[in-house]
Amino acid sequence: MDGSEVITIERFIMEQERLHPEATGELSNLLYDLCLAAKIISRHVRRAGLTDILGTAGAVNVSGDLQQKLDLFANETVRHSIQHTGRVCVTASEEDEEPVPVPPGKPAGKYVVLYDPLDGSANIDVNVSIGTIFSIHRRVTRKNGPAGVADCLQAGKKQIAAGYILYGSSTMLVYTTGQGVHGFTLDPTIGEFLLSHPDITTPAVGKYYSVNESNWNRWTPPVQRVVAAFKNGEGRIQPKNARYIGSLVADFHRNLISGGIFLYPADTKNPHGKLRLLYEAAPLALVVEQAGGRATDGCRSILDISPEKLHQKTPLVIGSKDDVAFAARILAAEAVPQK
Ligand code: AHM
Ligand code: MG
Repeated sequence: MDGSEVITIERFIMEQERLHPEATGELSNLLYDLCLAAKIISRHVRRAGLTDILGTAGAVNVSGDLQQKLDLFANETVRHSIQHTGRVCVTASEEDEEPVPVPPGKPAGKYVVLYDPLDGSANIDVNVSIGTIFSIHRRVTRKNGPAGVADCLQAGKKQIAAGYILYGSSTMLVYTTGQGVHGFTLDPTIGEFLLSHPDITTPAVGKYYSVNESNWNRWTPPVQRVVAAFKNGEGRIQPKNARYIGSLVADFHRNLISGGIFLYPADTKNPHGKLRLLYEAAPLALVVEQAGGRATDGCRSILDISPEKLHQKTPLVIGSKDDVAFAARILAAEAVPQK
């Protein structure tokens, strides 16, 4: 890439905004705020092991996972980067029990941000890729009243933007505002995200299947049949390679770029699945659909699910369109809708 071709994320977002004369610039600024949070978290992740930030903080979050110190840092970093700007009215995070409205005395904006501050955090101590996932909705409650849980409980199809940051071999930010999916790589020497993956489209048929196969005995027969088909081939489904990192953002990103299907189905231990609808499934579903892929809970499109609870879990089957359609056909035949 020569100097004249470099497109920073700021320039890209600004150019996208110009396509919408009615835009106020608030969403663009919110995306810049998230970029700043991404850079700060990335800097800390890169220093993990060098400073006293590894290990658990000794608490458990609302989903029962041990909170890692970096989780807490990332949680606060995202909130502090977006909460005081007048662009956001409430945030909700996988790490917080309740939604967090902007503090009294601060201006409340029109956006709602839901996020998983550090997904895959069980992998931090062993130097495996982790990520931050975000979802942006428009406020639905009255402008002058308090913002809260009603603003957060919106179906995924109402998202106005979503994306993730992957702290991998490089740090990448991938997002959509409903006009395709664009990926940016952080150049640490200049501290800027540069456009590296414009207009990402995911192959209709993937090379990979990604699932925690050690859960096999906890799955229903239809889930076992789907996974067996991806492993061994069935009908028009060719056998695929298995790839499972156990870090959703990393597994999702690889499959988005190379083509593949990720599954975290319900099982006897996790009867509603393990992953969270609002912080993980819905934002990645918007990204994948914008890239030409698909996401389902086995009987409904993830984007159509109306959440009932903030920390609601969902089975998730996400990735290449034809592979997800195949899985959905088998799963839907015996599916009981999840709550
Ligand atoms: P979390 O780190 O936010 O709690 O996310 C849950 C993680 C995902 O990143 C990953 O896909 C999944 O849990 C792996 O679960 P398992 O170890 O059961 O395969
Ligand atoms: Mg997570």
